[in-house]
Amino acid sequence: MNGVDEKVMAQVLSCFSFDTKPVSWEPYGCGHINLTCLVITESGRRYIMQRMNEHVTKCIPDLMKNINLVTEHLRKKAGEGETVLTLVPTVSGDPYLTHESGCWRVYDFVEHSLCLQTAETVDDFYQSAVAFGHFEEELKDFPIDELNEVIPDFHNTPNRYRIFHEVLDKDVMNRAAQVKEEIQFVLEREEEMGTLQKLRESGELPLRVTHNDTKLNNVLLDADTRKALCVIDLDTVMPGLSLYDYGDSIRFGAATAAEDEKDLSKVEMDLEKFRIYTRGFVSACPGLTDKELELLPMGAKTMTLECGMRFLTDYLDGDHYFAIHYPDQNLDRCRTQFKLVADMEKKWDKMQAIVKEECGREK
Ligand code: ADP
Ligand code: GN1
Ligand code: MG
Repeated sequence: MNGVDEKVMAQVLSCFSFDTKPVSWEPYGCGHINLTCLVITESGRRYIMQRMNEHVTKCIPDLMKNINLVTEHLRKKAGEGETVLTLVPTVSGDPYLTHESGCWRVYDFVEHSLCLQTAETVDDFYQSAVAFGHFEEELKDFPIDELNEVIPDFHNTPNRYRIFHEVLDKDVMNRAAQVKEEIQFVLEREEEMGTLQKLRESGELPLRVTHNDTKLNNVLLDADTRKALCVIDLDTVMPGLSLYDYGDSIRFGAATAAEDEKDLSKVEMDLEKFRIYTRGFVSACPGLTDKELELLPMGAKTMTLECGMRFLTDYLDGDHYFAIHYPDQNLDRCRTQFKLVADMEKKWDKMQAIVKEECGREK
């Protein structure tokens, strides 16, 4: 299975407390980071089994501690019938398995759910906003000091710039000459893109428990009602800014095309989706400060540029971080992000007006 020997898979599977014997396993989903598979047991019950990416998260025990604490907190607060991601322990009762093939974990498969790569309706996107806003709201009384910063400086944009400069100077693949325009695009915005980090450091923006990877495909919707069921992919839950979560969702979900679309004429930031997401997020997370609300468009722009710069950095560095399925995929991904940023710059006044209107509705 995807580079994992069948004998190894059998060994790994035998270490988890499934309800009955696993009878099938296959690669699953569209994540860029973990190796994810769907496991089905004799009873027909389904599970998600993942080999965690140790290149991305250096300390798996800290990561799993975060996930345990956060899912337990959410479970305590969950209303009747509310879904919370549930870990399936190993046969020895541990939350994950350390094996020579890597570190593995298993979750109950959330049944009757949908995981979308693009919103099919505006309401799907609204529901994802409610899910992520609710997630942040439910965690506002979580003791933030207990959370490990599992990927330090994950959304520290100036630090992402520092790494970009380092990789650009080395240019190990000799690719810089072919992407001069993209490099220029990043450099021209360096100062402005430090805004959120400065305000985080000065304390003008509050630190919250945030998800930090709020793509639409990290939310599950109910397959029948299409209402938000739960947030998944908790690997990046850390102390952070609400603007990271809001901004990353806009980056991915308000785009009119896929993250790796080659035809850039198809890539825009859809203002209607921007409005709907803003409405959902702000209503599900009512405690946002005036400063946070004012900076929502800046959150969207910063997360989009940062992600494009990360794709470009990985492209220059030889594609070691994000899983790619064809040679120039990281470059295609980078170009869509910069097209989105350019489109946001064109629509800046409208974005600000929409935020004012939507936030005014809540007051
Ligand atoms: P990655 O970090 O690689 O994105 P995810 O944790 O997001 O990994 O999992 C990849 C995909 O697997 C998700 O986009 C979703 O389709 C599916 N998935 C993950 N966990 C569950 C779950 N508990 N129930 C149903 N589907 C899941
Ligand atoms: C990765 O794991 P996944 O595919 O949901 C990445 C995010 C990027 C995203 C871009 C831990 O998310 O930060 O925004 O790809 N996750 C990590 O699609 O780096
Ligand atoms: Mg994911």
